[in-house]
Amino acid sequence: LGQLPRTLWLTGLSGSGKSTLAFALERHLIDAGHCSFVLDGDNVRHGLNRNLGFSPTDRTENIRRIAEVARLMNEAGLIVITAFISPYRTDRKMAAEIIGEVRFSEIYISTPLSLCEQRDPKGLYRRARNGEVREFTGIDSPYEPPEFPALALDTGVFDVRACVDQLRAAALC
Ligand code: GGZ
Repeated sequence: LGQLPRTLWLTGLSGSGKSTLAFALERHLIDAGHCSFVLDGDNVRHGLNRNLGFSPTDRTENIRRIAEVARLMNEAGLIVITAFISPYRTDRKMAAEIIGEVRFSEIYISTPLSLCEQRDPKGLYRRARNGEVREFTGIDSPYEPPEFPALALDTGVFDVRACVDQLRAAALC
């Protein structure tokens, strides 16, 4: 019996490229014959976590539930890729403990705020600057960068393909 598959825990600002990289990596892994699944805001915050908002306590509960699901998926044999801002260090530490430190890889998508804000794919940064959206990460809610990530990737510097090459090595190690 081989060892259980890992969870790659992507963390970074809104618009940093987490979901794009997560789905590109999932595609790559599946094409190579691995079983993989992405957890992101679109499949978790609209279902399992639909009762949670963006207060610090709700974000903590969001991360706790996601970590429990990732752990189950790892036990079911899937390489899990999570794509959540997960702005608090203590919450990411909790996720590592739930999933198991040996199976958890923290991946920092380090795209700077200025570029994320320039991309603003959903207009949320503009609305946060206007005060229409409150507690928005990077504007009026904190983001605590990882101190010792397994990997850091700035999507303003590397294209999707170059990032996937590095992520694949982290997923299969
Ligand atoms: C941050 C928010 C907020 C606030 C809505 N702060 O770019 P998106 O739109 O698609 O991804 C963001 C997503 C963040 O959810 P997470 O579950 O990843 O956050 S956390 O890990 O902190 O719990 C953004 C949208 O939700 N969004 N309001 N106030 N992002």
